Amino acid sequence: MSEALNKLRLIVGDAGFITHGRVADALLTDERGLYTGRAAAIVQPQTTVELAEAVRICYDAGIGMVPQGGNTGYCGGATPDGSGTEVLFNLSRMNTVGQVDKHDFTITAQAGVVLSVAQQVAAEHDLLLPLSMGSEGSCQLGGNVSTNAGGLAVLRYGTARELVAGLEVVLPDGRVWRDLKGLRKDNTGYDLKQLFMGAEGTLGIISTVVLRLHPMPRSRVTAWLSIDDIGKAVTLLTSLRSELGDCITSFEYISREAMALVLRHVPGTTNPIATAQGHSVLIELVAYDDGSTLTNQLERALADALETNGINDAVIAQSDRQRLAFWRLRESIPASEKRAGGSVKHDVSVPIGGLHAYANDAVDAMQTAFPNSRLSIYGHVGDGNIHFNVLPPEGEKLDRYRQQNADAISKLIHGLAVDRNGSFSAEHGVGKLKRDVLAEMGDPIGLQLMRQLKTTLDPKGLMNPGKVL
Ligand code: FAD
Ligand code: 2HG
Ligand code: ZN
Repeated sequence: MSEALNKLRLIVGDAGFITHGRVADALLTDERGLYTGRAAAIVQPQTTVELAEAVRICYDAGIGMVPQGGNTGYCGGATPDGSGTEVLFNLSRMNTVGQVDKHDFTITAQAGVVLSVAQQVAAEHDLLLPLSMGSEGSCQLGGNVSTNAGGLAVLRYGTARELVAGLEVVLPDGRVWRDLKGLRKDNTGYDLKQLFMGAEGTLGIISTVVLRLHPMPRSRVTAWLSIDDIGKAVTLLTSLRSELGDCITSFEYISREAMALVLRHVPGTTNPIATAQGHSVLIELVAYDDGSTLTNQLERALADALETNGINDAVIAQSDRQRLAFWRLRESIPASEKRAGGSVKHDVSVPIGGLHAYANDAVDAMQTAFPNSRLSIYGHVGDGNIHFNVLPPEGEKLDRYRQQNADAISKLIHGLAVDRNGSFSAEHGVGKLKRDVLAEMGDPIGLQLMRQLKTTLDPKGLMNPGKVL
């Protein structure tokens, strides 16, 4: 081991080799504080060549490797185990943005580029990188692709997977597989890049990405609604989509309880609809003109819905400042849960038409089995994906509550989703946290295929051991 570590230090240099200290401590604990691991070393390569050489050394020495991006993941996938024998590959120094191609509408970047930086570079070229989420100031493109991240504009632009036009990956034995051509069309056999998206670092380390860009919208129309229930939100979405087409980029639901957490824990926030009693919906549309036609269309559609569809009130942002204030409310929900002491998180999806029934069943089941627990339900209704988060009863500490109840709560919430043709992990992945859930609830043949792929690409089982499978 020590010989391999010496070689690793030579490859990445002293500046890219960490064994202890405050920086190491931060990288060895996951975002949610669920896991703290140990590592033989943390290496931070700067180039694909350095990364590949370092991986090769670990492969030859039989050392487990854990890829890490911005360490914002929710499932413990980027944290090494407690043995102190694994090497953590932190990609933060692979942070160079390459070419923006204005003909192909693509951006090429090293995997360690922070998402908001890539968005900014695209914007400087008057192009839109539509992947967007609350963690965008810290998460990295490699992490986004590896988790097939979703976020706030999936309805229009798809998840990370749909934005990937090319990848370069360092395989577990140190070979580099490269497809960075960024072609829209290329039917030359299996689409290998798909394998690495959503693999959460179990099949290789993504070193470079080519992402698809979109024309920059000229205006955005953003509305905040007060609404009776999630079912009314689904009905409204369906009619808006047929009336307005695919200009709807976001359609986010915020339950009354999630909103109350924000108003209580995030200073300076107020409900845009002062008299609101019910739940809320945040809608955003994009236009390629000044947006006035779209605003009129949306106003008309909402006026109809106000009369017939359980929409209680609606306000359309009149300025960028107001628009950002709407978004701040939505994006502050995870932070408000944290400030309230933290939550047991769930990230489920069901077919959109079944969301209302699912939410009703899950709320009823929770109220029966865990009557004093608090619920924070919100999310991407337009993608059939809601966060069904559970906070302990007021005054109770999360740790104890989690130890006593989390397994049973998650089983209930996941089970109801899977029973309704849904997924127990719509957005945040599997990692370490939901590995056993996947083993239990995953399709047996699907699991077999995943294991076969894993063995083919990583026969020594060294790439992110113990994650996903
Ligand atoms: P990490 O946490 O470092 O790693 C995540 C996984 O990817 C690990 O398994 C790791 O091994 C692997 N990995 C990382 N980099 C590489 C690489 N280069 N090659 C191979 N494997 C790699 N997620 C959403 O999907 N939608 C949201 O709306 C959303 N909102 C969030 C809001 C907040 C406030 C926070 C804290 C998190 C949120 N997340 C969301 C979760 C998280 O930000 C995403 O999963 C993100 O894509 C993780 O990126 P990362 O760079 O932080 O990855
Ligand atoms: C979001 O939609 C993220 O805000 C985070 O996916 C969800 O913190 C959560 O539970
Ligand atoms: Zn989400």
